[in-house]
Amino acid sequence: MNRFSKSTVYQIYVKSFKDSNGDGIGDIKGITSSLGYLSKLGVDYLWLTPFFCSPLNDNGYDISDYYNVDPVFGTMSDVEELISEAEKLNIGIMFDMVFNHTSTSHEWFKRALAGEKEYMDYYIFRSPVNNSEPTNWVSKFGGSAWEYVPTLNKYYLHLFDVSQADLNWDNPKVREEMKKILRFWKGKGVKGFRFDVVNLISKPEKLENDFEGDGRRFYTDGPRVHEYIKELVNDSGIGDCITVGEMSSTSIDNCIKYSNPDEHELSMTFSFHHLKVDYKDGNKWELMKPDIQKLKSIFAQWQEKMQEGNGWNALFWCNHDQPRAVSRFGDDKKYRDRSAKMLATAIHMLRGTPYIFQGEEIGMTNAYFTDIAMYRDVESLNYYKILMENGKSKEEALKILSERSRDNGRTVMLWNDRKNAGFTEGTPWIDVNKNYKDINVENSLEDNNSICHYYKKLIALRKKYRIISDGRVKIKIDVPENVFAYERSIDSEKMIVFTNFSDKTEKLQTPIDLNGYELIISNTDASYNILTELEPYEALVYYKNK
Ligand code: TEU
Ligand code: CA
Repeated sequence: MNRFSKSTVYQIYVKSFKDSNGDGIGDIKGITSSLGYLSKLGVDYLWLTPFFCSPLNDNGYDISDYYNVDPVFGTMSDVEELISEAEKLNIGIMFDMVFNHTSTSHEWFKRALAGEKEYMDYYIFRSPVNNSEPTNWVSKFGGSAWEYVPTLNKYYLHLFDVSQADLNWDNPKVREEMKKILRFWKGKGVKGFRFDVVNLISKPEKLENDFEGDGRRFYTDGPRVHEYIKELVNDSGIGDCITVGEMSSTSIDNCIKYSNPDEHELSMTFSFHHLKVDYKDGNKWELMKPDIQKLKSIFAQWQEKMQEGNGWNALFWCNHDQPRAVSRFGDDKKYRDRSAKMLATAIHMLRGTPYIFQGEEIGMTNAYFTDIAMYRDVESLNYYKILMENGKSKEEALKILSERSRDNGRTVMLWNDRKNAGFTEGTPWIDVNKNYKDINVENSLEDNNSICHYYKKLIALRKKYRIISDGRVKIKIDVPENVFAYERSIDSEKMIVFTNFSDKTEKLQTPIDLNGYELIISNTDASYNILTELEPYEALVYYKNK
């Protein structure tokens, strides 16, 4: 049992959600003005991506002041207003805490650069080894993970962009600073926290070269990570909040520890293995069609093993770092409507807490950018260069970005069919999807059969049926390759979920007798007594009690 099993979280990428003052950038007031829509959708929590003071090199994941709102996004009173208005609608606000690193514009880092010992110890500085980087570790955004500071004759570690310096969590003062930040925001009425790459905070005492990989095996789920998370959550008094950790390249065993209530760490974890099934040889920058077999086996393992260990998964396809699911695992043309609903069904009926990323609920697609000048993301711009240095042509590099860039998930929310899709009166910071005349919130709300209404129904079903929120899960294995199916059960209740991941009709090896079952949601008009095959991208959820 998990305290948040009946909840659904909606993720807002602040910069792209709604602009209230015409500067082309989404802001806090824009969110407050959209609360009516989110409340009708039925979501319980809003996770806001970082809006704290930041040079915005990584769109806010590079924080220079954790206690203040970046003027581009609004003011402290805007945030207070959002929290209290949301509360009136029974919606809790979750903040995004980037505690693995700060911006190099943060006061602490500036003082470290000035040579103040106390602040140098807030970060991970090392002397050169043989006149070169202390280790061969690679940054997740490309290039070395170390940056040289000539005035100090030392390197600092940055697992992400060079403007994001990793904090030294072995320093108790750093840990105290983080707790103080949490107490401050909890005091403002914040109901939950998402912790950015929190499984990377504990680095080993001795840093060594990695001759097998990029260094991640040394610092992922690092030596003292569980201890530090416990301390952070319990000392800061946020134990009653909803908390979710973003776990990069993690393992099931660690995620059980992070999320089992007995451990007093976090409410749940994000893991990413299911979103690497279209990486060729594990490389995000090599294109491949999604391997559905692999996807199914990853879901099976994460569902069943987390259940065994009483851990809890955050369920998701999309976020601000991922391409749009309907373009990636579905068909964003002919079957856009049906495949978007199928994908939603596939994860919302699982054991865990579902997350919806803005625009997913109206079936937003990838950006289909054609020119490098259209991209904004620091990772995409870095890799465009790296891909060409590694011999790809300009066309090949653009093709890869068009499928893999994080900007696919970062184009603005499509509200209506008017200027800039209703996102801004000014010039949007990133190009608006060209398909906004068709795909937008206004259209979705008018059509009772829309993807949006389907999400609304899924959210409501989770509240209505305890088999969805609290039942046991078992993945069905006797189904065709492209069909993902599972059973849920609790006491005398039973539920079966079928989802077809292909654009073809899929014949079942053995027909399934559904007499006595009730169809509680589906994305087609069909209903079966004996199920023999599934239509393209079909999703069916059957329920019975006794
Ligand atoms: O993401 C961490 C992360 O692992 C991904 O960014 C991943 O490395 C990337 O997609 C490479 O393919 C979090 C945030 O969600 C992301 O937006 C930030 O850029 C990153 O941390 C640094 O704070
Ligand atoms: Ca604005």
